[in-house]
Amino acid sequence: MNHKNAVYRPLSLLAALCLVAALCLSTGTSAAEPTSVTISPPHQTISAGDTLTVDIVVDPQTGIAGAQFDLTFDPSLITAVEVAEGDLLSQNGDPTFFGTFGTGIDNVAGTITGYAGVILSQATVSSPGVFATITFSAATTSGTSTLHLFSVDVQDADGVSVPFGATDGSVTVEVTHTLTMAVSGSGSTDPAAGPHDYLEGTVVTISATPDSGWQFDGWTGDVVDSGSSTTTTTIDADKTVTASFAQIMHTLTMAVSGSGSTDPTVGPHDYAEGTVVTISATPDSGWQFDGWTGDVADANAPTTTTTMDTGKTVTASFSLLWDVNSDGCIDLSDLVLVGQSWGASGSPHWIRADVNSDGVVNLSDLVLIGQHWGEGCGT
Ligand SMILES: [Ca+2]
Ligand SMILES: [Ca+2]
Repeated sequence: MNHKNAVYRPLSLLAALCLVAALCLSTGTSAAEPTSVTISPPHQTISAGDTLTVDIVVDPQTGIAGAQFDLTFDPSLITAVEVAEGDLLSQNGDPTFFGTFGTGIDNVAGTITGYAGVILSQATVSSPGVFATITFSAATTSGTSTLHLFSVDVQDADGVSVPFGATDGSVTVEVTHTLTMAVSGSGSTDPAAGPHDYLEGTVVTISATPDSGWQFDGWTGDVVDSGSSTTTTTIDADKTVTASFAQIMHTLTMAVSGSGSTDPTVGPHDYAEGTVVTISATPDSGWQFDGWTGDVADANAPTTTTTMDTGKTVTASFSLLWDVNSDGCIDLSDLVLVGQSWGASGSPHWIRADVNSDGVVNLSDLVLIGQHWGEGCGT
């Protein structure tokens, strides 16, 4: 033993490493499972701008008294903030030294170099523990950085490297952006109105569905096809996309035949689909309302309604009071009709033969026809 010590003591660290390497090679498969140096967790995924910690875990298969590591990372994705000692070497309460003998953190090169730790006593530790904890912050670029361990060394109490295996890890940085869906008018979208987070680069299919009585009127915002109710948007930044819906409108055209007025007035009027429009007809003096033509609720009522489920024309027909048969000509036919109802009575103008609207069919009605005799006939 003394002889061996005498031989080993002058050996440099390099020589010791070479010796250990030779031993590893020579013992080969018969060696016990080597001490492991791993990154924990082996893989992490974080959002851009977040901070995470990575542990360098050593699981000794024999008593160890010191360790060191270097590590490389992708500085375009993550930045090292600090390297702190873990509980590996102090697990039995012994004092330790931990620090860097190299450059330490280099966020330009993407390296952490020269970190070493030793127990400041003759003790060793043999239970797994965290040798070092590294804090990284993520940049704002998506990607995966390998955490590559190199220049790792784990030594026993004699300052001799123990067989070990080091395993790399990785960190994936995910950049997300917010897609805010919005609606103008009455309808819904998929995704629903509101904010939604997506990974950068995601192509999101969006669709718009109008409520009843409304129609899709286009997208505003950065979409592939603003005129299509189903299209896509690519998540390359925070963005807002608005689906516009417009009420479906129909035109009600009011018209008159004869002499009178309507409400709404004669001409076109636009209404939202489904609107129930009250319409009324008022004859001019000497005229009477005969009825509506067109799609109305009650064709015989001067005031009725029409429902705007499509474009439509409604005509109020008026005729002269003394044109009893409503043919536009005042002649014998009108007289005959009065004669056929002669002497009848009822509420004023309950029948056309009550020309003067006094509730009885008599000579007064005949006189009115006579006063307008021939009007509108054959001219
Ligand atoms: Ca007539
Ligand atoms: Ca009368």
